[in-house]
Amino acid sequence: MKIIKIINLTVLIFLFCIFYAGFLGKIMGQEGETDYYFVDGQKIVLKLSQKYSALKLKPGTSVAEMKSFEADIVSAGFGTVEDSPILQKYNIVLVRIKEGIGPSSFRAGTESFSTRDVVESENAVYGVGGIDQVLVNEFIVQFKSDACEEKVAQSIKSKNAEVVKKDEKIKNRYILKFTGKSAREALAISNEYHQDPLVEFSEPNFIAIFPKRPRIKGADVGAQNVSPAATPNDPLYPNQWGLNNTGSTGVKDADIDAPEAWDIHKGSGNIIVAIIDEGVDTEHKDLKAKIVTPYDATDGDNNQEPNSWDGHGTACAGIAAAMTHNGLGVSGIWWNVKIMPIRIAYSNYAGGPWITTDAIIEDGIREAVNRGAQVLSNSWGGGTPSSAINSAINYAIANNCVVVFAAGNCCSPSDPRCSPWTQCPRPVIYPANLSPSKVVIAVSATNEWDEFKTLTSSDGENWWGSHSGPEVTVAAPGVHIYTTDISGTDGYASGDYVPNFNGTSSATPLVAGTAALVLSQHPSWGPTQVRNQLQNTSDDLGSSGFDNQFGHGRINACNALGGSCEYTPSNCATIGFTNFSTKHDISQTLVNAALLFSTVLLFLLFLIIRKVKKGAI
Ligand SMILES: [Ca+2]
Ligand SMILES: [Ca+2]
Ligand SMILES: [Ca+2]
Ligand SMILES: [Ca+2]
Repeated sequence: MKIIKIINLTVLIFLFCIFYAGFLGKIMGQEGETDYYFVDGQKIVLKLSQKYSALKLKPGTSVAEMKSFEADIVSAGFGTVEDSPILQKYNIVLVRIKEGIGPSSFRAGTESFSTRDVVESENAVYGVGGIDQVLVNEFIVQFKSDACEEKVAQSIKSKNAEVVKKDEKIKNRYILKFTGKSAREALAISNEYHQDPLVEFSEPNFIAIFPKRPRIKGADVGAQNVSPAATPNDPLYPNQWGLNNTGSTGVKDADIDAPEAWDIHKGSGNIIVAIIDEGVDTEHKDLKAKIVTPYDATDGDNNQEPNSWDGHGTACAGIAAAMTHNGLGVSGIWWNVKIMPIRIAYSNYAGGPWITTDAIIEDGIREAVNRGAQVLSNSWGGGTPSSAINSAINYAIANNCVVVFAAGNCCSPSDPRCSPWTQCPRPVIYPANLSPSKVVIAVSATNEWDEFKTLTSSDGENWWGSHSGPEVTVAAPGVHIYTTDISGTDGYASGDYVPNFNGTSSATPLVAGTAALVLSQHPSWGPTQVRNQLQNTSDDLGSSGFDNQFGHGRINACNALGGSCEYTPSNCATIGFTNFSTKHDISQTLVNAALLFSTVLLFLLFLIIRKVKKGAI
């Protein structure tokens, strides 16, 4: 009897635990932990976002009804609403957790609205490393390249799928919707489809929400500061420490040796760097003559139309290739390189997140290659991987493009945009983290002292740090970068230039521009040779040889062009500033050592006196 009672009790406790775990899981919004999809044979498990929830409204809901529903959510006080044309296209109301609201209250708030008449379903939002992804009933499906059209059509029909788009440029590529299914049910079908022998891959076309970057803080200098004449003659050039650090801030020669590189090789003007970003001010007086064949993947036209607050693409373009030695503004890294602006995302308001889709990003990368770009500068990343984006990167590499990606900046406990990433160091983000398996260049950031950029590095930008890891290829300057800004009052600064662009976002176009320089010297080189050259000629920093912070080292443009520019860092000029703490530490250590030494001496003396008193000596 007693044994049976114990067994019964055990079973009861066990059942309670299961129930409680399930209940807790629901409260915590974790019921989607088992959602997954496949990339390159790997199961990618998805975790629900703690920041966003998504409510899909019924088809036919008017704009007025949507707006009034959104207003109700806002006044309920648990969240704010993100708006964007892409979300509207999918009928998604995206709710962001309000500051000070806990996850369970946020969940309860969302659930109370999910039962409203206008709502068709709650769609899952997943979060990875600061990037959030909304699941919608739309999937990128690549059928095997040898599959005939009839068989593909049959297969699509058998899955009760609608063709949203048949890609004209990629054979057997479709965007499909599974009719009458919720997004989650459709995900299950897509996963089944992924295993189908006729299918290469099937994956969600996520709506990706990238936190707005970079994190520029502090005063901006709108106007051009006219400085003493230099080579080149662009008046802001003396401030471009990343190209040539004279030691006025940081450490002399903590730079990529650009002027020495320019002495070696002037090259041709045929190399094109694509700036894959949020659009470039193609009319900027320091960029205009460099612009070739822009493309906007967000709507398929050629106009860039960066929003007035979207200065990121214009800043990246100026670093890679602003007009150099034209007596105006800043210098680019290469005098003759051309810029191909490719817009893959934009934010809907100043400080808002980028909202785009994997299909748009893929299209942007492929179109850059098709339009003749030889270097792709990608100051973006994060989230879970995508077979479609991977396939575009493969396409770029197969077409001899050098592909450069930012390692990530979200090493920032204080930045809510980076949550739930609250601790450093942070791993290299996707797609930069593909560098071990694909010929891409992953770029981390350094500062004026040739330090790895962290929350406490000497530059004083204590709100962000570069990501690090074995995937880092090279490092490049990434703080206080002078570059082009959207002309006039738009963009980051009130003028046409910004003095403090930052992040691995800014390090990436510097590497891309240097890659263009190498390519112009060796037009027959492919991405592997260019990557090897940048790696092998970089200035080794940090621990000797390869390390997870600087990768192979901070790039050196002079040596990349076959020069022999020795690395001669000298901090004599600036020791009074950042090295104070080091100096203090050293002197403190000396004092401590002296104190310890005297104590030991006194003790020995004491012993000797005692022994003498006892008559031992
Ligand atoms: Ca130098
Ligand atoms: Ca210029
Ligand atoms: Ca401006
Ligand atoms: Ca090293």
